[in-house]
Amino acid sequence: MPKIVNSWNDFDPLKHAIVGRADFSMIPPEEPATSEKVPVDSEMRGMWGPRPTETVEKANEQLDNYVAVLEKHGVKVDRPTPLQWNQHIQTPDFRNDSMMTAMPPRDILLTIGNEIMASANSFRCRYFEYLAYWPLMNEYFENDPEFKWSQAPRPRLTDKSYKHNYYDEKISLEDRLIRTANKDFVTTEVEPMWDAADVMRVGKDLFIQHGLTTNRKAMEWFKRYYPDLRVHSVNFPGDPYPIHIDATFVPLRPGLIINNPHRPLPVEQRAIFEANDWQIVEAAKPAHDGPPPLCYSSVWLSMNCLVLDHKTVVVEESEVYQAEQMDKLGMNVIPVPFRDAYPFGGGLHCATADVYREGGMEDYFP
Ligand code: ABU
Repeated sequence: MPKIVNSWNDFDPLKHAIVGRADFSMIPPEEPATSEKVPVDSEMRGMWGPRPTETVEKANEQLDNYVAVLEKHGVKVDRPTPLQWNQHIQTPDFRNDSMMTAMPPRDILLTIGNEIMASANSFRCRYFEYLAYWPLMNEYFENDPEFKWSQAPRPRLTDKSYKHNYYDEKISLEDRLIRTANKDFVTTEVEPMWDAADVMRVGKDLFIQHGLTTNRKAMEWFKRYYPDLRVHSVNFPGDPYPIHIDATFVPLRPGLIINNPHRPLPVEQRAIFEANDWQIVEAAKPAHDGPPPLCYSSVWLSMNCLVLDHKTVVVEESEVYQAEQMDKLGMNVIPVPFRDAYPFGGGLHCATADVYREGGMEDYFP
């Protein structure tokens, strides 16, 4: 039987991926971990309910087009099976009035080698999102005898998992930055919590962002679960809303990373890259002054690109400065329109999860 699942990084030749779907997407009700992520001046504060139908249709159109582009470039694409997200959920520990979406898969699924693991997300509204991917996991399981289908320990997400009153409407941007610098985030340390999009995979090394969606205990859990890998906790003190590493620190090929200039990697954490002759280049400025309507993410989705191989990258069509920079860095750029999908949880990298990339577990930082 063929090997279906294999991926050790975000830059080796991509042959098989999952791309999300926007159907039935919700703006979830406020809960302890989500309040912190919504900027004070966002039109989304206090709002919840089904996303407008026309926005879902437009997002799906761009997602379908993205799939067609990937297929044209030799990538097999699978799609999740969305649930009706507009229903309340309950566990012994909490109740939430709705779920969220089957976008983006990158937050939920972490592929390391022949294993795809569902994450331990801190948002209650995302507790059952993994179910949208279970039919695919089952298919890979039945057809690839080496595939390891796994699930991280499920957090209980009781009230003890969050710092209550952490969010304060009056908090200034400066205060937020002080909190980020002090590594003071909304989650507590009672249990490991992490989003898969906080994990940057570079062969034997995992660089994991400690922020609003991934806590310290998750780092310890990763170290014990993957004893053969090296786990590095990284912070980006310039980010007032630190969530997900893939609009902050993005590898393009072995030896080259683009770094958000507003969120530079601290000097002491750069050492491992510099000692191994990796170049960290400031990413180009975004082409837009603000995100599209009803979007949680920042303008830095400009750098949330999908690398197809060491010379080819997919960049959002209107992000002309980012595309120009990629070109100068020696990449062939495939432009794809995707801004209508941004409100559903992110950009081109977010909207995918790796199933198969060529290559094995290299040691890039010996
Ligand atoms: N999911 C990536 C979002 C990162 C950002 O808002 O900058």
